[in-house]
Amino acid sequence: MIDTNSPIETVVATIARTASEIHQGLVGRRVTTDDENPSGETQFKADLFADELLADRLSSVDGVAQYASEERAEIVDCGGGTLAVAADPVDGTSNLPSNNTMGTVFGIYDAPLPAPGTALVAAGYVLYGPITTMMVARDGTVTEYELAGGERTVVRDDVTIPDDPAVYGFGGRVPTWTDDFREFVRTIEMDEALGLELHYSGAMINDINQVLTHGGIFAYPALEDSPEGKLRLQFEGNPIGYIIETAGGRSSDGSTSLLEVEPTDLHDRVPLHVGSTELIDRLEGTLAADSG
Ligand code: AHM
Ligand code: MG
Repeated sequence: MIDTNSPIETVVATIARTASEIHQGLVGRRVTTDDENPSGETQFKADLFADELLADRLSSVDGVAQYASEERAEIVDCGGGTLAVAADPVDGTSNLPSNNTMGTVFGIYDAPLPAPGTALVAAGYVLYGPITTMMVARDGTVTEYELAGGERTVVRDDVTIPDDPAVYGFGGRVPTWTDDFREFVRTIEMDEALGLELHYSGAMINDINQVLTHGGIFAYPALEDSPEGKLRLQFEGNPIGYIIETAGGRSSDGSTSLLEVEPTDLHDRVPLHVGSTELIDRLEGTLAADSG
């Protein structure tokens, strides 16, 4: 039973309401600025707008001590409490100009940032698709909501990854993948019994939602010129790992659960592989065999 008065639930409810404002605020903000985030990526007006809104709304929630995001260098000190919220305010920004699905990702840690995924007490994401949905993992269960006017309606309780994997999608340009990863992709693509179909959108959260709905695997792997990949541990890797593992799947940096990776810096990147257990096992098997 979820305690609707808990600080964690207040954070989730606050993000649900703020997401509605972020969604409406995308209008007129699908353009780049002259600014870069701490990872060196050009920021869109929407990135800065969503980050400011979340910082403002979350810093006034009782129990939230810190707010951090991939769009700002420093942690915002929010006062008392022990919870820290880490967010990717707009995940899949490059889908904005073409008006394709993207989202907002968050992790709620009961520890000062940067923290390992084992310190998460909840995580979730909002998907701005044909309708706006929210997926939240906490207390060992994943719940999907529809959002309208900031209000949440449960549409699926106890979301679990389907047993029979159906889709796959991998980020990064193929020539920049490592030989080991390319070998893994080739074997699952050619596996007729597995029968996977490519579903890749360019917005992690959209691809993750497909994995949770249909079963399968998503990865943004280590690249030859970027051994830690692209996605950030605090804002993307840990929250997604937590959601997928709570839904009965697995997450991996290539050899171990994302939730076990020790952060060294707030903006650390991590190779991210998540999805159905059998596929992540197979991925780790291929990477271990080829490196050994
Ligand atoms: P963002 O949060 O700055 O939009 O970056 C994250 C996105 C993911 O949604 C997606 O999986 C990946 O970056 C795509 O990367 P690339 O732009 O290299 O194709
Ligand atoms: Mg972003």
